[in-house]
Amino acid sequence: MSLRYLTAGETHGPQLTAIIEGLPSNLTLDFEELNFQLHRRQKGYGRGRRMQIEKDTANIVGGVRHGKTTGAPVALVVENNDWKHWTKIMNIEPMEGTDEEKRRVHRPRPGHADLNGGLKYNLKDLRNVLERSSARETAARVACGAIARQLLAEFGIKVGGQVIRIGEIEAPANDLPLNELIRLTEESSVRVVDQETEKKMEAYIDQIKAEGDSIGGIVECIIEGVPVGLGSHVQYDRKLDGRIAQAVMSINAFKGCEIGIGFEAGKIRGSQVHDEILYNEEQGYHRATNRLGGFEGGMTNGMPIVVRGVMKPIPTLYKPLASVDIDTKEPFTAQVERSDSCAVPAASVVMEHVVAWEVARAFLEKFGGDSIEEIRANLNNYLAQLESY
Ligand code: EPS
Repeated sequence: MSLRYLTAGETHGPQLTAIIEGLPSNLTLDFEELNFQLHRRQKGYGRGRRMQIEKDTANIVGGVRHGKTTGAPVALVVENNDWKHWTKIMNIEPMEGTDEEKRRVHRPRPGHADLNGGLKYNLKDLRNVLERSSARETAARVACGAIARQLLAEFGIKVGGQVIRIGEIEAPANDLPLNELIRLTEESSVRVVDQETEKKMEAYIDQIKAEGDSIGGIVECIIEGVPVGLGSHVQYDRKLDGRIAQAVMSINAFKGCEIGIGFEAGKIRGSQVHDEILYNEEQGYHRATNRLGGFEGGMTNGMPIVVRGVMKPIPTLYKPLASVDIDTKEPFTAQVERSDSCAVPAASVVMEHVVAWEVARAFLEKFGGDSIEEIRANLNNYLAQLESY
């Protein structure tokens, strides 16, 4: 059984719910670490007022006993504190009342799912679309990814990330060991290593906010310790780089994904792109460079996985954009709503978790067993095979 999860829940409903299936038994879960990852997603310079209301924690309600997974589906919930302000509006019971009382939305916001979702699902209250399309759902995805991350950690695989760009401000490249990168970005309000860049990004976000606008950026995820051969060249839907790209593109507001040097590879020669193969007794097969971001032929090559994603600016603006009322078909300019002016640091955390999930899924496909012990034996067997290759 392949590792999978589903989430349910609305941004102003009572809670987000996730069910994970396919986890092995005997994985020791660190609940503090799980909640730490949820906390990381809530931080970041440029977040709006909603994050002052929420204090996300994952409450596990199935599949775990005495600190360990049992092999049964793991169910978890993340409560929405804001729900208490929305109990009537989001009630599942039929409700009489005016549009105002129901907070009915009939003015689709450009850049959101509102209009397409309303047309597709034949919903005349666009709240039914926006409640689910909200990036609040990424809290549930991070909770699932945080469990995948603990599974990977069990086998020495480590996940980190950083913000590469916010609008016009780019962070200088660094070549830090992953642990150091994780430590430094954790101290930063915008998840960069360089403090000068952090100051510039904060000032830039302030300026964007003062102008009633929003800003996007580029984030990077790095995964180290991945063995050679996750994913496969033999079928399109087994190529792990392709699956990672799908996962990254599925994050709210993401418009692009690249692996390694990515789009840069279209500008330079083959001799400048490919990572030469080296061999010595101590390291076995290895590479001096990692321009292909840990992938050849849809399979991991033993180098760190390096993935970047680009997030568009959040479309809820204080500066109004033109749209059309679905009742009157008349143009209107959007009213002001609370919003994040920049959620790029949070998106960096989300990306770490969706990428970690895909790597964990491929890891279990290759070494799958019903318990951690069985997986470890399968992995060790494979590593011995690589040794003698
Ligand atoms: C979001 C809009 C804002 C964000 C929300 C995503 O929420 P609200 O509509 O309640 O002001 O705060 O993000 C989260 C709640 C979160 O946990 O990340 C949207 O429209 O996508």
